[in-house]
Amino acid sequence: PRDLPVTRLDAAVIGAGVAGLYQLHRLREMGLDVRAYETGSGVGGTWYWNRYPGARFDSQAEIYQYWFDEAMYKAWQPSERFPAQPETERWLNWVADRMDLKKDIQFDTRIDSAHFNETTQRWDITTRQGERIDAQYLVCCMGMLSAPLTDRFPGQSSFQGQILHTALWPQEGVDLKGKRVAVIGTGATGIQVIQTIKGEVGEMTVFVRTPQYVIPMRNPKYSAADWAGWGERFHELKQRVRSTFAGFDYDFDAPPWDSLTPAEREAVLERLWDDGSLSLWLSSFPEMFFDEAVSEVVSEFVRRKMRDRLKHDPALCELLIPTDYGFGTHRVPLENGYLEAYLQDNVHTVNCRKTPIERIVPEGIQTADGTVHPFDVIIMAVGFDAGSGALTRVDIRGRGGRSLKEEWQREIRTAMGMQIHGYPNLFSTASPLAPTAALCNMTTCLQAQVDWVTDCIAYARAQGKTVIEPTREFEDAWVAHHDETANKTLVVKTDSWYMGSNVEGKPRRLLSYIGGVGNYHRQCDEQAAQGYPGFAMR
Ligand code: NA7
Repeated sequence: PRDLPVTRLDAAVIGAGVAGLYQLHRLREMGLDVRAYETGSGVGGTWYWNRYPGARFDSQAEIYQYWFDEAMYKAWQPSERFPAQPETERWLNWVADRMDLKKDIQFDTRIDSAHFNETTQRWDITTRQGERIDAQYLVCCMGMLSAPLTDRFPGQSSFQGQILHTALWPQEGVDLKGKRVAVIGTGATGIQVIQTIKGEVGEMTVFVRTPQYVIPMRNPKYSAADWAGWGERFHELKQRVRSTFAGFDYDFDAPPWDSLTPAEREAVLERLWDDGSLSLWLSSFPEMFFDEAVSEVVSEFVRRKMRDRLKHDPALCELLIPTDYGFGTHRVPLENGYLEAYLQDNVHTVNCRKTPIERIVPEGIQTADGTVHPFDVIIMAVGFDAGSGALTRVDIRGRGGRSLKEEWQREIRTAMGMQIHGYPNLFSTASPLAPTAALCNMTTCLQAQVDWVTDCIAYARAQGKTVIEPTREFEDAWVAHHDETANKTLVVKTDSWYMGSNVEGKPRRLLSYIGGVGNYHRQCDEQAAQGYPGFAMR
């Protein structure tokens, strides 16, 4: 690596998605010599990679936004309440062009390693494409759900048909028309795929392991007049999303559960159900996160809706309606015609709780009962090494040569999800122990983190300090606060990527901070206002 050409920078940003674009803008605005590095050939991050049929966000367009430029907010016209991936990718390209960001982004470049050099007090970074970067600050804007689990089953390479990973969906060359298609996975991703391709494929077999509570999405078109209306509320929304529990414009504003009669509770649930958004989950009764009895009432409300849509078919209800965990204790997907897919004659199911997938064979998928299910195409919607995976897939070494990957194999810890003790001048967004995906509307939290990181760097520079790093004590305190908050909820009792339990051997800890977005920002702001007492500057 010593012979590689070296680029010297004040700051290297990894990633050109929602966070990376804004981080590049903020650091450039500060006058730093900064460059962003992006594995993809275009901007967008999540919205660049996840091109699978039906991909869209579950936050409303009016709040899945940047807040640093009112004119920009008003100038973009979302076509509907929950726009799909192609529109979101176009939007992020439009933002990047408007801000003239692309000239400072190096595409098709994967960061392989980042080692902190204690002599120079700078990061020594290498790319797979054969370049070295020498940067004072390293800001990882690599996303929370960006390390896809690709090698899930033995025998994958033997398959004679086409295997498609939702998070690595090809830009072209996919034709599902009339094909025998398998879908593995019924998380938020699998659900969007299934409902979208159900009319196009010949036969589809869904391999269902853990069923999901789902909410039908209400996705009206947005006219120019609608958008002008949102534009008028720009300042109000901008303030609002920073203070609510989950960074949406709605909050837990139902009356206390105990103050209502069963009929009144039902009326609240019905009203939120009809909104067709995540408000049933993130703005109804917070008691459902703490109290098993409340959780059961809300869960049963959703199950009832699901049973009706499944026409009370006993086998489908048994397969597709959750009973062993509570509504909202992991990601609740919005959907549109997902359950109805199973009523179609060309849609079949395999219950992986009874007959798990054993291996992939040349003709298709072999289950534990010895059956080989033949397919032309296998779609893997099997999820991500969430939160930590993006960082541990890079060989990151901090002070004393410590390896982040090795440390996080034992315990995943951060200080407010933005810095890690032992890794000076390494910052990150969407990392473990900050409010992230679904427990926060991503654009809200990413921008707040970018702002905090930028202000922190500016402060250290103004003080004439070269490096900044959280103290062990502060990180310990954050981890303890995070765990204490998490352990009061039912979320920690449910297995999912939220807890890291979808990846074998991953230490169990809630990856997203659940103390509320407003509360999180207050604590971050407090650190800044007090001169970063939890951080050591040298
Ligand atoms: P998820 O939510 O992790 O879903 C992955 C799905 O794949 C889930 O249904 C898994 O079942 C299933 N899976 C994984 N491995 C297997 C095996 N071996 N056999 C059968 N089924 C399997 O990922 P998504 O991409 O859907 O969503 C991630 C987030 O992205 C989402 O929450 C949004 O915030 C955006 P399991 O639950 O493990 O039983």
